[in-house]
Amino acid sequence: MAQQITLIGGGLVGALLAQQLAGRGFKVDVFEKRPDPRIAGFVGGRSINLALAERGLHALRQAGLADDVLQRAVMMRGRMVHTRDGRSGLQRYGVDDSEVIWSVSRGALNMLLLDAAEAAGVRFHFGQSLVDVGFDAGRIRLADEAGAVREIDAPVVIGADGAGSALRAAMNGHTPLGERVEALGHAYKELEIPPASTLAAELVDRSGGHDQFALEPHALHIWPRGGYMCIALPNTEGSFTVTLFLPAHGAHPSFATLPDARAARAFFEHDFPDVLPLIPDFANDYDGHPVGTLSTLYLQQWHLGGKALLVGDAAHAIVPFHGQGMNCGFEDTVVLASLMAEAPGDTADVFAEFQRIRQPNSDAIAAMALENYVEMRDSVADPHYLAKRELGALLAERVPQHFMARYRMVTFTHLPYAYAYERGRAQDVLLEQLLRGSTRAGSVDLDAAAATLQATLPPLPDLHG
Ligand code: FAD
Ligand code: 8R5
Repeated sequence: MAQQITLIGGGLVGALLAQQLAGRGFKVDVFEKRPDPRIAGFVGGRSINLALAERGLHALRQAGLADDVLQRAVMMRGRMVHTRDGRSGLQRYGVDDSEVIWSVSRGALNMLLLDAAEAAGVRFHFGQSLVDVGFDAGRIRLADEAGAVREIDAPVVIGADGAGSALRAAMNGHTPLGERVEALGHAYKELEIPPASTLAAELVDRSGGHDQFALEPHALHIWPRGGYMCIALPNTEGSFTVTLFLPAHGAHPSFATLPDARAARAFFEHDFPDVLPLIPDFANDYDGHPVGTLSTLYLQQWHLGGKALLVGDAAHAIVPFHGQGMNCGFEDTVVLASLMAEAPGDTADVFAEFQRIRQPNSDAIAAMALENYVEMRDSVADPHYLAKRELGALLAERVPQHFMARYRMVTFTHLPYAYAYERGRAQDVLLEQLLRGSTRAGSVDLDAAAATLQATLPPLPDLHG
């Protein structure tokens, strides 16, 4: 008889994992707190987008869903950096258009994944919230939207219930998981740039011939301001979702000193004068949208024997600055589904092996995501940083088996995150030595640099390995 798996959470990771497990012969039930978004309309209603990169795309390819998703995605070739003087320039993410990231709608992606999982035989139970677990008896308690509670058998439970995981809280109550939450101290707020047709003609950038969009659509926009920043990702309908990242508390500017749209408007007039006119509903957006908090979650234990396991944000929520939270969670599903298929009865061993493989990698992306905030908000406009970037690009062209920018390893390959982190550190030491504080990549002897690189670092592993 097919082994029964109970999944908590039908978000991005839960839905994809459910589809993959059902495809490998497991009997999968998913309990999701919210109503079915395909019926209720996506909760929140706003269009919120995410950056999908190679790791997430790879998981979607394995699930046979990549083409469907890409059809509704907007290509982003690089970061468009908007400096204080009003100028902007594109820094490509990869070497060419084969190395790009994709802006996708969270709501549309979630619905597509739910359809695919259902087609694979998964049973979804919406409006069902996990409240408690009896791990020894193998039973879970669920509350419906009216608050009525029931109990069912669930000998093997997997939690894909996000950063505030109820399963994690229940596991922690049974056996402490060694949980540590590190608040970043910065927070965010989302604002919306509507399609160009709703904006005054003189505000629209028509240089690229994209009449629908108020800004270049094929880029992730960054307005770095040192210590804080705005970003914008394109949506398919021609709008952009803008996110303002600021310290949560403390001296100006912080969300504490910008409690309402009146104060925030004056701040935007001063710091983001080119963004403000593109946000016609500024006051409603600012006052109506919540301030989101940002933190990193570290756990010592991701599982309770073979009875319960955490995946995705429930196990390893990270800060957003590398755009890898979903991508990392999708990579989790590939690893877990294949381990489960290899040893279906041995959940205790499989869960332990899953943590052994994934935890060093989720620790590494957590660290790199924190570092990328500094890079995005400060360094993208810093001459020494730009020189290092340029020298890296020259070396990658000359000795591609020996140099690959860390951002490319993270975003465009399947090399383990922990490898990218370690290799990136070693490469950075070398770049610093070669440049010796100079801001001119052109002053470095490239033949000598390539030789040093080949002598000090082993070749990169097979790509996409
Ligand atoms: P979630 O997507 O949070 O899903 C959890 C699900 O569990 C939800 O459906 C929830 O309703 C349900 N649930 C919660 N509690 C219970 C309960 N008690 N019982 C039953 N169900 C429950 N990542 C990227 O890779 N690229 C990006 O560009 C990016 N941008 C982001 C932008 C924003 C605004 C945010 C907030 C995150 C972004 N991320 C991005 C991170 C990404 O959203 C997460 O890493 C990803 O959604 C994690 O998926 P998950 O399924 O683990 O959790
Ligand atoms: N998440 C992203 C990147 C890296 C961009 C670069 C950064 C918004 C709450 Cl902040 C951020 C990236 O280095 O040039 N790729 O994808 C997504 C990001 O933020 C998302 C939209 C976000 C949580 C709010």
